Amino acid sequence: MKSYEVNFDGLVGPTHNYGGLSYGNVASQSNSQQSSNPKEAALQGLAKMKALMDMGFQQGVLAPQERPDVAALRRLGFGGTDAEVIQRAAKEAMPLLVASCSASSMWVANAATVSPSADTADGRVHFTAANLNCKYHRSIEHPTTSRVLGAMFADQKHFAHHAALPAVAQFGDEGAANHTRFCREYGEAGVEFFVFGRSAFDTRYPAPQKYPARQTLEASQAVARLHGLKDAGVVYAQQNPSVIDQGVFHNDVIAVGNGEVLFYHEDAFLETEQMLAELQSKLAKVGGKFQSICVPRSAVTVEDAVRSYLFNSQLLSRADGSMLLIVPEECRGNERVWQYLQSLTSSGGLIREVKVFDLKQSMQNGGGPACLRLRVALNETELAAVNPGVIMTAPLYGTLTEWVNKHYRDRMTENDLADPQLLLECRTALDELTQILKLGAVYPFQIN
Ligand code: SUG
Repeated sequence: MKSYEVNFDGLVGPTHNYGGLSYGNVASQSNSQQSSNPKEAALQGLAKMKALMDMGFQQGVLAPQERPDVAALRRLGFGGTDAEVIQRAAKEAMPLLVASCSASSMWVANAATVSPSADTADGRVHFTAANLNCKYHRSIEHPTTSRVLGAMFADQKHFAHHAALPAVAQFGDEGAANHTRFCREYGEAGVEFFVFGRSAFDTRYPAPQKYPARQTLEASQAVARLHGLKDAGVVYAQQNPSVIDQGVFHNDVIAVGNGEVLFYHEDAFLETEQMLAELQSKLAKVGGKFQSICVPRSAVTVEDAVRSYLFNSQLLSRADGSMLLIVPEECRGNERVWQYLQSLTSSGGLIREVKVFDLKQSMQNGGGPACLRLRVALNETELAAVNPGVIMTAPLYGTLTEWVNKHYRDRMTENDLADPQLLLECRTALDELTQILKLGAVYPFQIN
C-alpha cells in the first residue's frame, strides 16, 4: 500500500503579534512590541502550503485557535462581559492580555507528537497533544488543539488521541519539534527519535544555565509509552545544553530528519557518536540505512543557525529518491549559510535542491518553515479517513485566501489587542473557518 508524509500547516490566526513572550527564543525577544501584519503572515503561510501542494506533496491545514482567549482571562480572575474582561486585562495586566492573544498555535510542530501506525502497538496513528508547559501563552493551546486534531482525525479505527501530559515542568512536552522519525518507507516500521533538553528526575543529566530546557526526558518517555512504541524502535538523545543557552529552544532549530537522513549541526547533541550508532543499528533492524549529514561549526556557527533557521527547514523526499530543502529567506540573507547550501546541493549528495520562502512574519517570532508544519505519516487507507475538509486543494487555497483578505487586519499592536471589536472580528472569522474546513464546533465560543 502507498504511504505518504502529509504536512499539516498551521494557519496563522488573526491576532498574530509580537508579544516578546518566549524567553530563550531570540527572535521573539528581539522583535517584542514591534507592529505585526497578521494578513501578510497568513498569506505567507498559505503561499508555502500552495507551493508544496503544487510540487506534488500531500498538504493539509490546521486551524488557528480562538484568541483573545477570554475564558483563560476569566480563569485568571477578570470578570464581567467579554468586552469588560478584555478592557480590565488591558488596564490591569497588559502582559496577560498579550499572552491570551498570541497566535502561537500557528507553530503546529509544537501541537502534538505523532506516531504512525507502523510503529504503534495497536496499529493506529497516535497523537499526544503537547502541554507546552514552559510558556503560559502556549500552555493554553492544548485543549483546543485536541479538539481540532480530533475533528481532523476522527475515525477511531485508525486514529488514537491522548490528552496532554500532566501540566507541570517535569513533564514539559513541546511535541514534534523535538521528535523525528527515520524509516525506509513512510508506511514501514521506523525509528522514533526523541530529543530532550533535561531530565526532571535524574540529576546525572546536565542542564542549560541561562535559558530553559523546555522538553524533559520523562515527557518523551511518557509519550513513547502512550503510543505503544517498542524499545527497539526508539532512540532518546540529549540536546547540547550550551546550544539551548544560545537560543536553540527546540531541537528543530538545530537538526531536521526525514526518511533515512538526519541533517544536523555539529554542536546539536551530547554524546553524538553513541547516538548516531544507535540510530544506525536500530534503523538497520527494520531494513533501513541511516545516513547523517553533519554541518561543521567551521562552516556555520550556532549563531548563524539560530539567525538563519537553516535547520528549521523542511527536508522532503522527491519521487526520484533525492531530497529537497525548504528554507526561509533568512538563509539566503546569511552569506555563510547560503554558501554552505550552494556547496551542499552541488556536492552530488542526497539533498539536491533548496527552495526559499518568505515567512518573515512568522520568523520574527522564531517560527520557520518546519515550525509551521505537523508531519503525519499515513498510508492510503488512513489518508482516506482524514476529514477531507482539511486537505489542501486549489479551490481550498482560493477560499482561504479570500477568507484571510476579508477578515484579517494588516497591522497589530498592543493597542489593537485591547480593542473589544477584535474579539468579535476573530469569532466571526473562526466561525466561518470551521465551516470552510468542516470541523464542526471546536472553539470555546462555539461550545460553551
Ligand atoms: O514557542 N514563539 C514560539 C515559536 C515556536 C517555534 N516552533 C518550533 N521551533 N517548532 C515559541 O517560542 C513567540 C510569541 C511572541 O513572542 O509573541 C512564540 O511563542
